[in-house]
Amino acid sequence: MGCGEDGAAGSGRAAPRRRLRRVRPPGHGRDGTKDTGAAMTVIKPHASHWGYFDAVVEDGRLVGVRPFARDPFPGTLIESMPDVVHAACRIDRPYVRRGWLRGERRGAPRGSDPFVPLSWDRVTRLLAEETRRVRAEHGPSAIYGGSYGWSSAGRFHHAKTQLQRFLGLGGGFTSSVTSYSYATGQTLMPHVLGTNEVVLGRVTDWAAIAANARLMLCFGGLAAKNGLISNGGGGAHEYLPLMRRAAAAGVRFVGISPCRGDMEAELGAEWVPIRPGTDAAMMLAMAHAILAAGKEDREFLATRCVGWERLRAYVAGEADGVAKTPEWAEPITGVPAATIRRLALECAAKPTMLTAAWSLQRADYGEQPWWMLVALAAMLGTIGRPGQGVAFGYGSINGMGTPRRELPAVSMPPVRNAGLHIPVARITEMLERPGGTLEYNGRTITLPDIRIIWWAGGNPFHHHQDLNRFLRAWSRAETIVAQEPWWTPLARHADIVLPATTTLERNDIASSSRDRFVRAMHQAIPPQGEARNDFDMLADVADALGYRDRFTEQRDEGAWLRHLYERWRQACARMGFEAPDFERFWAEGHVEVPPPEPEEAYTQFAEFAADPAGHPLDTPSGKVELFSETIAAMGYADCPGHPVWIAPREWLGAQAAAAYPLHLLSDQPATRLHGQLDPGRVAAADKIQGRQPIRMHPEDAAARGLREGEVVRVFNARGACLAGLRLDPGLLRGVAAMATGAWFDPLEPGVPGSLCVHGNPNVLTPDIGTSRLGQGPSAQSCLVQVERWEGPLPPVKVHLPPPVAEEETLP
Ligand SMILES: Nc1nc2c(c(=O)[nH]1)N[C@H]1C(S)=C(S)[C@@H](COP(=O)(O)OP(=O)(O)OC[C@H]3O[C@@H](n4cnc5c(=O)[nH]c(N)nc54)[C@H](O)[C@@H]3O)O[C@H]1N2
Ligand SMILES: Nc1nc2c(c(=O)[nH]1)N[C@H]1C(S)=C(S)[C@@H](COP(=O)(O)OP(=O)(O)OC[C@H]3O[C@@H](n4cnc5c(=O)[nH]c(N)nc54)[C@H](O)[C@@H]3O)O[C@H]1N2
Ligand SMILES: [Mo]
Repeated sequence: MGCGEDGAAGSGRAAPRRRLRRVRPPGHGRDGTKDTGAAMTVIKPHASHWGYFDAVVEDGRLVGVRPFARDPFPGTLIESMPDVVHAACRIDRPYVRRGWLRGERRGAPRGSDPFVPLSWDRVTRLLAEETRRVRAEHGPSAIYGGSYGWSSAGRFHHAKTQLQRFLGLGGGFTSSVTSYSYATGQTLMPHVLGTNEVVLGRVTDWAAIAANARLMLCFGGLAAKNGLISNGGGGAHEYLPLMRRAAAAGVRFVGISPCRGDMEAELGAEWVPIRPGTDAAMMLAMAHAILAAGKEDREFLATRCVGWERLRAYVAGEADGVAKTPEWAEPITGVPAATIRRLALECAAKPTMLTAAWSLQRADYGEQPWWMLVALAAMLGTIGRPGQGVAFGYGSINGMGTPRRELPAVSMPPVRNAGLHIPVARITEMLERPGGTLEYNGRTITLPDIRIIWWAGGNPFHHHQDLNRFLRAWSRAETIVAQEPWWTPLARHADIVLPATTTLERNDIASSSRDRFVRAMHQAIPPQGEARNDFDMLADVADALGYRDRFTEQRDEGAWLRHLYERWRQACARMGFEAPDFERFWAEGHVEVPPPEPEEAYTQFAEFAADPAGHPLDTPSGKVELFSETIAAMGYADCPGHPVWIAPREWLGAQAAAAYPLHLLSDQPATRLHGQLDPGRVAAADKIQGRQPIRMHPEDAAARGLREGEVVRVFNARGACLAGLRLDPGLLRGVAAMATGAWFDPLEPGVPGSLCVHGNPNVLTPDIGTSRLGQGPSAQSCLVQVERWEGPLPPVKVHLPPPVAEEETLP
């Protein structure tokens, strides 16, 4: 028997008792509470982006978690699960902003009104009426359902997918393309290497690197914290074990980064501090040094690349009179010319793997360092050589380069949507300039006039840049709908707030193509308060609009899970892997796909390198494009036809550095996934007086009279936030680092420009597309100043529910 019977259709409530496995009550729970022996303890297999685990449940409450037994390196983030699942900031029932009910819509401030509780029936009717009205009056493009965000690990209850199915089947919507993670690289690489696989797919694996490479140059490092996360859930955190094995096998690691901590100590790496945003200059200088020594692989450049002559002339300075020598790069990058030259010649002398973190392209002109890194690998002739060449993101997420069999992941069928697609990070511009145009990757997009913004499974008040500007643009919408389990800043800035279940409150399947385990996620606790599954709330609105059956395909949760699993099982069978049937999978809690044998180590582009005519790349020339006629024809000065050095708008060499002399990096948090788990114990333990830590070099702090543990104000012309000071001698001087994810908590809600008292760095970051090619976010190009916070310390209130009005105050 499967999970088909686990919930009544459309409710997803209460797992049947017979499925609960009784275990002997342990003496102590994982959270340290003593067991009285009276409570019944139930263990359920479950999963999250931060790892697979077993949920420990007593009396309908999640009381602890135990890491998945097969995970070699589980990490601690799962420990925050009980705190967040039962947090005070869970949304207990549906709410509507009072001003919205009173007709204060387009242009009304968001984030300051009290919320009025309403019944599910009433909000369902309101949503159907409003969707019907806007579609009829303004057409489908007036609904923005791009809804970017990570949602949770389960593939059926994936909130964004459910929302986009609902909007797509209902007549279409304006959607988004690309991702905040690697928008720029994702748009660029098909022009250069003919594929995105080098950014987000199957790259040369660690087994091949360990066996063949002797040097690995890591721009942006291989930060240990980033390996805590796998999109879709991770059964095996192999990130650190795999790189440690490569070090033990004799690979020498070099971390080129403003931050020493980006290389795990155990790798014994050399640290080369570099100014943020200047990697393209260093790479060009390495190219110059290789060229000067005559070490470039002329055969590879002639037979497997196009455009070498154009790039060579630029490197040599024939094109612009500036030779890109190591001496030229030294004052730009802060890296001594001798170091640049030494590393370049070492690359030419040893089997070398080149990599860059995804962060490098989330910066002004972020196309350039990535394109130039490909050009370096082409000069070395290593693309497609066993365990060598170039790929992006080995240090960005668990699973990149993990040896694996090429099999699909369990997934929902794709969403059909005939509507517009806007580059995801250009949302503010879209809202600001209806009817205006936006250039993107050779196309001109006319921006729609958005009336409804509908979000599920993401948090733009976490992920977007320049939040004060964003808040003004956001308030132009007539109606903003948010589906959320928690009162996140997204929910607080919405008009109609729909409480969603967390994964623990429903059945699902976790799966990622980068992980070899597929995991059954058993419902562990009943829905909290009036929370409902995203699927069920949308099915009811679809019902009110007359298309429930098309939306549900007449399947309930259980039927969908069987259907998705069976589709996956059949796809695997076609590729030679026999997965167990659904019943066995569900009872055992996971399926393991056996890892490949060591002799099956994978090198990307090997066939192309061996036979470029027989296995051409999917570029216009079939070769690596060091000069792209396609890109050159777009005529973008901010992304010309070959890689170049363009000084970022904000960097340590800029004029603006006089007023705002510190370069702020906003990196991924070690204590949570983005804004998720922020109310949990792991994130709380890291904060300083309840504020997000900002790391600074001790001398930069001393120059401002600042001490470890103090609360500081971080500011620039775009905004200001509070933070807690942490000293870090492993930072380049002039660089400060503040992880993302502390929930935006404005001192005066609804007022753009208000101080964020909690420490969300996105009140400071600029919102400018990387270039007209990638139009990606450029959060890492950000200058700030830091000073002591002298005033009384305002409380952090964002982890408590916002003000709620009585139902009777309804007009
Ligand atoms: N300054 C700066 N900004 C950045 C970055 C940076 O490096 N610097 N990085 C960027 C990157 S790479 C990314 S990927 C983005 C991440 O941005 P997001 O993906 O938007 O961040 P999350 O906090 O993961 O948002 C997911 C939301 O979904 C909600 N959620 C989870 N499960 C469910 C569910 O079942 N149903 C519903 N309805 N909701 C659910 C969670 O509560 C959470 O609020 O941030 C970007 N922003
Ligand atoms: N624990 C945890 N892990 C995560 C996530 C999370 O939220 N929490 N988020 C996941 C997601 S969605 C993504 S997209 C990935 C992102 O993966 P990345 O983009 O690789 O992660 P970041 O932490 O933003 O950046 C990595 C390092 O790059 C360095 N860096 C920044 N700018 C520059 C530069 O200009 N030059 C050089 N050489 N180095 C620079 C910084 O020191 C930073 O520590 O992380 C994933 N992993
Ligand atoms: Mo990301």
